[in-house]
Amino acid sequence: MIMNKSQADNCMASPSYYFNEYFKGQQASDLQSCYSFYTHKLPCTHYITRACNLNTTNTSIPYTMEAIRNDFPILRQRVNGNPLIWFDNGATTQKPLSVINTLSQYYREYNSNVHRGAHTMAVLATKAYEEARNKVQLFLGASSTEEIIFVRGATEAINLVSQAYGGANIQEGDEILLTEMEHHSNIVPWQVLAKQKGARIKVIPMNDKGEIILEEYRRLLTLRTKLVGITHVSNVLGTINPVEEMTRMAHDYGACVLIDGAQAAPHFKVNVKQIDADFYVFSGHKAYAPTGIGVLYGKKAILEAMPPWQTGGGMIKDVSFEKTDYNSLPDKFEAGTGNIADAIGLGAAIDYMNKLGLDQIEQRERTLTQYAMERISCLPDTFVFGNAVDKTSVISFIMKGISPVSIAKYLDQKGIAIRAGHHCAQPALRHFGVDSTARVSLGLYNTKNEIDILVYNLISIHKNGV
Ligand code: C6P
Repeated sequence: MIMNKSQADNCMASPSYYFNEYFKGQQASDLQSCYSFYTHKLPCTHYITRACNLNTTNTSIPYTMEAIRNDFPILRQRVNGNPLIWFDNGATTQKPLSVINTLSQYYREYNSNVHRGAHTMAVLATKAYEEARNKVQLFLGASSTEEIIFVRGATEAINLVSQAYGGANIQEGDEILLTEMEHHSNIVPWQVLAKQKGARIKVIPMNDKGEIILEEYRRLLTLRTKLVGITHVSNVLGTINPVEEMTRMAHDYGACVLIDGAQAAPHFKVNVKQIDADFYVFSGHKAYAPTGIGVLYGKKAILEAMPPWQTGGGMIKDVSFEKTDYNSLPDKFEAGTGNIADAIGLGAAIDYMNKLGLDQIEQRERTLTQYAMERISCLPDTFVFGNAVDKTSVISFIMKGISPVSIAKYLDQKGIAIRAGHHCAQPALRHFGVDSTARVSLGLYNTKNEIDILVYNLISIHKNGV
């Protein structure tokens, strides 16, 4: 397929135009017969029949998909001669123009350090930085901006909590419960702490659908449990965990709860007060914001009682060589110059998600996830991991005889970016007896057409090899 520039631009403006161009010369009937080829071999015939219906009803978002995709300039890129299809949103999302422009405007018009100067630039930068914190507070439903700490990302936030909270509150013989589907970022910091303190880590198991076994969790909770770490959404299975219920259960035993929202915050509305989370963390770059900025939410009383993690400028009230008085929240946990530009960029990303509506984003992505699940799980010799009843945005799979990396490389030749590997969640993969999967992770700009193109290429891989 060769497109001229205006056609390529049009592709982005119209997903179905894009689809037709991609399959020019093959068209729907080819794809249909390709599906039909498998129909008699598969138990899920009704899915196949539905898969053959190539009409795409795209969105209930009041913004058209064309308009949304036009907000993301990178989606106009061609990769290996094909329009880019970005299915690696779990690793990082692409950035809308409003975020890119916000960064550029900051550096062009009012770059300054914050909280440190009386000059106009410092006032402007400080105002924008604190406005961003305010947007995060509302985004998470927190009680006050004092509960919002800017950090580098989810990983740094968890390290902060494990060292500052854990260092002060977890002692020898205490227990830390982590689910079997945690990302390494919510395992390793606790292992380090457990070793330092002589504490124990216990694993909350999941079933073969990728759902937490709540009865087992209940059995593991004791008065020795001091912290429970739960991923809100699994980055490898897409499972949405019942964090509200799990938090209530932990609190019955006096345990503190940290929720890793890295794969949740970009996909649906989070309310930390409703969950009653003690700590909630997420990374900006997975939520349409720049890299290098993330958020630690903590309940005010807990953060106030915690010692600081890093020390230095910005987090102090008064310093002499004899002693230091620390600043109040949130500054106490923000030593040194923070990532000012990217925090303001995170504010712009939150504005963008709010403009589309988190509920609408969630509804679209859940529908798209189901659409992709139905089609990928119907492919022959293909096994999908993670069939939780409550699931969104992630489809992990393997194809018999073809390594996930080979699948990813083949798809890359077609302009389709997916991730292959252990996804930094090795215990979760080991549950299923594999050490690597291919992973499609969805974002708010993905379309059914893109899923169809993916499935078409997966069928081709199965038929012809890589
Ligand atoms: N998962 C993925 O491709 P950082 O790197 O700090 O922004 O996020 C770490 C992290 C923590 N928790 C969960 C559930 C995550 O998914 C991630 C990052 C990426 O799945 C990179 S490994």
